[in-house]
Amino acid sequence: MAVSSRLTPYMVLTPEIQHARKMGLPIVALESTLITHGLPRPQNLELALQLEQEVRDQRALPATVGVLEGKIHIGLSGAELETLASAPQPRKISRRDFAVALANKENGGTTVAGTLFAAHAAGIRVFATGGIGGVHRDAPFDVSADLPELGRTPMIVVCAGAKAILDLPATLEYLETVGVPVIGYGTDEFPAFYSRSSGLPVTARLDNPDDVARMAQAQWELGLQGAILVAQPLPQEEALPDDQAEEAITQALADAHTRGILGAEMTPFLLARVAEITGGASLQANLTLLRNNARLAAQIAVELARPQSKTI
Ligand code: PSU
Ligand code: MN
Repeated sequence: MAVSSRLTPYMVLTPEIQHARKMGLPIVALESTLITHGLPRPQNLELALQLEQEVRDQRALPATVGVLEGKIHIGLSGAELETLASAPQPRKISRRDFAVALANKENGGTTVAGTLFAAHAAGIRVFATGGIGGVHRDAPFDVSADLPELGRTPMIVVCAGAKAILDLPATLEYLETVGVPVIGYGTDEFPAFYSRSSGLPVTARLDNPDDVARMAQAQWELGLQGAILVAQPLPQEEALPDDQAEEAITQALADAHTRGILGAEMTPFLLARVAEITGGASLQANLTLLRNNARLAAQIAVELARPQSKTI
């Protein structure tokens, strides 16, 4: 794999990841906003460790991305994950936040946008998350930096759709505008995170990891720089019924409005409130879909690392 020239003194790669890059071994990037802002303690640390194990079980290497004392880490040790999971007031780091966090030597979790930027700079091509950010429902100018970043970063991103707290049709329109194919993994519909269906179509359906790897190669060989978004729904028995999820979201949005929640605080607030309202059911669904996505991302990374896939 070509060694990226965008590594800077601000980046720290574990020896394991450095070795894997050199050898072209499969690596899966994992984000860390879900550790710092997306999940309550202690589930955040437990989940972070479980995601790494899911990736290793498929014979790929996990690289959780996060910022510690002003350095961007590509791959975190158990102790470093613990530090991040218990850091007081860590920063939520999207594209615009790196400069501030690095200059001030802060700790923080990288969002999908932040992780795309850093993992790509480190030469990683596959990334697993829960739900991407998108266009917010009642604030048309609150568009997650995840979307333009997906449009300019050649990585495969495995998710469970966009968080259902968002305006899903507008989010899909944005992805079309910036040229990101949206793949339904084992489905013809864009999954709605906690629930399986949104009623919205995907660009194409694929059913196995090597088809995803081949599609990514076609896109990148053409020189199209954007991501391939792979959206995998929860299994039926783990998903929340559509109306239950929608009811909780409507309530959470009303609460956010009453309390004057804005900007970067919106997503963490809504996720926590939906978990309260559903008595923890949404949290369980969230944990399950994250593990499933880490597993699929690892399978795709393994396919991408096969010798016949090394032409890109
Ligand atoms: N999905 C989750 N939990 C999260 C997030 C997504 O289940 O915490 C995070 C991701 O890191 C995503 C971010 O990139 O929320 C989007 O935030 P914003 O809408 O402020 O861009
Ligand atoms: Mn936002």
